[in-house]
Amino acid sequence: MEGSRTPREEQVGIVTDLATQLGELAARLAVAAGKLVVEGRKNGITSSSTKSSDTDVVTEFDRASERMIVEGLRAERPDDALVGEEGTDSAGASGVRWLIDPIDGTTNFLYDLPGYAVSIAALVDDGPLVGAVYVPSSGELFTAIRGRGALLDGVPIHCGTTAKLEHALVATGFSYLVDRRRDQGQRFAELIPKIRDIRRFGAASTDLCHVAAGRLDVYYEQWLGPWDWAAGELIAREAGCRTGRFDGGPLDRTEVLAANPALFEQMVELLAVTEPGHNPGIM
Ligand code: 2AM
Ligand code: CA
Repeated sequence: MEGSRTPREEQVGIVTDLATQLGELAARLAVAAGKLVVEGRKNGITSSSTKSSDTDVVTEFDRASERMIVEGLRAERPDDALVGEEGTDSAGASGVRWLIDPIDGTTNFLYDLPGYAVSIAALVDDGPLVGAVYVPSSGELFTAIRGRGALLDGVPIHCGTTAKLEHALVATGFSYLVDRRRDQGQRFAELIPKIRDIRRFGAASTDLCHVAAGRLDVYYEQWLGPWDWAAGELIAREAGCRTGRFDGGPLDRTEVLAANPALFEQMVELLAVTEPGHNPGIM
């Protein structure tokens, strides 16, 4: 491994470090699974069911994609822990844990809209180490390795520089559950007069990659699963974004704010005053 490399091995790339190996594997499997679901969808969707609500759908292709990724990981990394949105949950002894969203943006996939993605991240004890997000509709592959920057199709990407909230293009998303959507809609209504405009593309991982590439200034969303944001958040951070919870604190499982550094604190303040139930007092 890292310490045992000779200069010659380094030069010809015989030995690569763990992060490079995991990054390459994540990228390869994300692209393969993305191609699988695109091919499969050409013949239509014949089997789908619902999960948390009537509009939270899982198709046969979500399952097939997860199966392909899990088989690929088990073949090359048999001692790693695996967690996938569609039910994979296996422990491992290596200290590496994978988070897999086999189709992020399933509603887009269902309606044959662009922007859904395959999202794969590998975490070590102290957080995300590598992330890969493949977006079949554009053929774009976003990748990041902790401490080494973020890439789009192998080329470095950087977050934008918009400094004023009123100039910020902001993406968000809404939960599948009605009560949560009501709260999210309330906040959204208060937010839109204060920003340039809003986008709702329908896939957390893709939104985060857009912020990473400077195509969006801000992304925020609540009630996510860790597989929705694990890869995209690392990609955004490695592209220079700040990320965190809505209150600016370290990320937990369900909510993500990502913004360029100039906008992050401004967004934290805006999210606090647009919190449903927030009472600014009577002037
Ligand atoms: P999905 O397509 O994999 O279900 C849309 O707003 C984004 O939020 C998508 O990334 C979607 O992921 C995710 N999402 C919405 N509700 C979710 C939930 N209850 N659990 C996990 N992810 C959710
Ligand atoms: Ca999914």
